[in-house]
Amino acid sequence: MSPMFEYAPAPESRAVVDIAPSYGLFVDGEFREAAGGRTFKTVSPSTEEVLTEVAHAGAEDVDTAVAAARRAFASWSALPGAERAKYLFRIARIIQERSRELAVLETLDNGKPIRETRDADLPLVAAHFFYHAGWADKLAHAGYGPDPRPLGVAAQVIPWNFPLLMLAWKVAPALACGNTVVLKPAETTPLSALFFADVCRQAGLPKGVVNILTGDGSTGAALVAHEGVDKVAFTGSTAVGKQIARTVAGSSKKLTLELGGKGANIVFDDAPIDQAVEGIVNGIYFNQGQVCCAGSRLLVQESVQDELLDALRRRLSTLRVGDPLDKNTDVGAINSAEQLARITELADSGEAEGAERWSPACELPERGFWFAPTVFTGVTQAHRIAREEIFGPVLSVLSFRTPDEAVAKANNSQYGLSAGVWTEKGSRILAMAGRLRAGVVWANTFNKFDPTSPFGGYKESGFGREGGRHGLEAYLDV
Ligand code: TAP
Repeated sequence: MSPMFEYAPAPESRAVVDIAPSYGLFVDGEFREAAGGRTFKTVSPSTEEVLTEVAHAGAEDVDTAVAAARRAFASWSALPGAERAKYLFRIARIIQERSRELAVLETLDNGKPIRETRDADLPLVAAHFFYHAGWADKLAHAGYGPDPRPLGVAAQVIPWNFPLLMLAWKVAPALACGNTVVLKPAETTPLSALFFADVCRQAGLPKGVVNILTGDGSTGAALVAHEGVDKVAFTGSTAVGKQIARTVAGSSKKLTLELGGKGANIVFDDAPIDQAVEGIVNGIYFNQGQVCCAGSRLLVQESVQDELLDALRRRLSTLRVGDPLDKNTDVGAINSAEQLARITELADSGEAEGAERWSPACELPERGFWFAPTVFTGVTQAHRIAREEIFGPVLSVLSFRTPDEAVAKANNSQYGLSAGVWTEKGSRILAMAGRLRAGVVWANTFNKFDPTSPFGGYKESGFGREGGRHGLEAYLDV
């Protein structure tokens, strides 16, 4: 099976990267077919074109990959931190050098606009490796004692919304702390993880330190249940997260879960309206709203509601929806037919329950999975669109009169991942941040990420933190 993605020099289009007709699993430093010979196809969500065929890992492959990671752990964990750091720096630099290829590949496989993969995903991925390279030889100063130990083999299961970035969030801290990894990317977005395997080879990473098993939920389930695994890290739906928590319960495996969200973006009457509109758009239409920390609920102070909604509708009418490889595109395709069906069902429930639906006039391509940016007004807290994670470009607007009411409504959720506060008053920002039950509170901005800053949730949004010094704890025996 051909493992390579070839560089094809060309203008920014799909021709930048040559995708081979098939790819194997990456185990013990080499690409190989699945033991059972099974494969699956991955399609481009914006065209429904089959991109390539990928090996489907079964239980036997999980055994082989975990054994490879176990063998590699002995020498990888014994390397001085400064030596592990060199590999992480090398990986970060190769990602920067190959970021055009990776951005196009991610956009093809995921459907998100190239402007986002190029300007957000890829720089953040490289930054995450650079940041953790810096930690590898300073773990004794991370506040977890003089000689913190790695855990062993980490099983990592990631979703499709930020395929390579979620890989970076998982792999970089694990490796910096001296663990080895078996990672399962989502079924609909396996390609950037396989490209990353190639990056590991290029960086000369010792074999078995990173293993990539492509497959579906059954592959993920077999991996997290495997007795040779010491650590489980999962990002995805709350339903699967709960299942994994049950699997891991009673074992000695350390677990971190990063699950769903229903973020409140709270706009006070003294906020600069144009800036807030940009933040709302970025909060819910970035990555087609398929973001766990999306600002999917807009809470706006009653006195500025009409003005804000007028400005928001005007702004949404300028968004370009369509070909994600076009640099001018703002909103790309939904990742899969299944996700499109979920979004459609929930949006329809909003209308059925009496909320008012609005979308700008926009022509959606005929092929592929598309959903127009949508705003619901007249939403009450009882509506499903105010309570359930839609994971799509759908904004639910509620209003409030007082800060107390805003806090009560924002916290009235099973989730507690993110929130945004828009106001000119610094004291109000601090007061609100202290009262909001959300792992991340942005002030006069939204969806800003930084590897130095710990990210994670309260309540059913999961537990454990990723990023920053706190994120190291998930990969150390402290
Ligand atoms: P999940 O099913 O949770 O998928 C996440 C990852 O877990 C994928 O790699 C998936 O594999 C794997 N997986 C599925 N079942 C598993 C099991 N029983 N044991 C171990 N791993 C398993 O998410 P989804 O179906 O893609 O999306 C469903 C909903 O989840 C979305 O509508 C959204 O609300 C939410 N979601 C949240 C996030 C974040 S960042 N919080 C990200 C994605 C989705 P396959 O994909 O290959 O089946």
